[in-house]
Amino acid sequence: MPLTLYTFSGAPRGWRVHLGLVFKGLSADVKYLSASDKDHHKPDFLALNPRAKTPVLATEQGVIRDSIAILAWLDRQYPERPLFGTTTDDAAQSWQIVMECCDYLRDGNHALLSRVFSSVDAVADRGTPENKEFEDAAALVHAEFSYLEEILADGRRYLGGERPGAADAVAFPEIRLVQRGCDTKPIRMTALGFDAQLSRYPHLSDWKDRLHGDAGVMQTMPPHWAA
Ligand SMILES: N[C@@H](CCC(=O)N[C@@H](CS)C(=O)NCC(=O)O)C(=O)O
Repeated sequence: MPLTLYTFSGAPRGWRVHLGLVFKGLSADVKYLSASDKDHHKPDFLALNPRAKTPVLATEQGVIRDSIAILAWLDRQYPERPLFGTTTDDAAQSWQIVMECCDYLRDGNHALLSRVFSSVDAVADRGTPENKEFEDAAALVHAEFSYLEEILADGRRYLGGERPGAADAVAFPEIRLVQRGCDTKPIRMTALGFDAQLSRYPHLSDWKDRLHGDAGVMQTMPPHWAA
């Protein structure tokens, strides 16, 4: 059955859905919109989502918007390889991590990375209001990285358990975006306590590398990063 995913290259919420498809072994036609050309405000896309937001998944049954709604739909529509676990406890655990990543890690990353990506790669003077904004945002992200590190420290391979699931699909783009910040703005990110190897978070680093080792996951990497 044909599935079409509309997203932006590197947008974390569309990336979640792309990963969810990969984890379930499903293929989809992925259409990358151009944010700079405001494709999401053009009539063709507004007909799919009047809110002018990605991701959107077009299916034979209709159109679904919102990343988490799409992951939930995929899990019901294609029960093989469940994204939200098989037991009641697994489901609760998966949903809890998913929603906490949406509520806290996403906000922290937005606060941090919107500043980092648009800044020059230098360390702001200590004690300046600008530096405090960076440090406050970094503290939010460190708190959420510590939370995920603790979950993974019990030896589980994935946040979803033995197989990657929705929690991994939501967390991976956030961790990769921080790594991207380290790759592109190393001076700033090092000063904020982050490095590309995620040295402060060894379990999170191993988990990220494990997912990186999956060819399907590699296909979800933002195309514009290869440019
Ligand atoms: N709750 C929605 C949020 C969707 C959302 O904010 N998407 C961002 C990309 S990650 C977007 O489309 N931004 C474009 C804009 O706000 O102009 C979801 O999880 O899908």
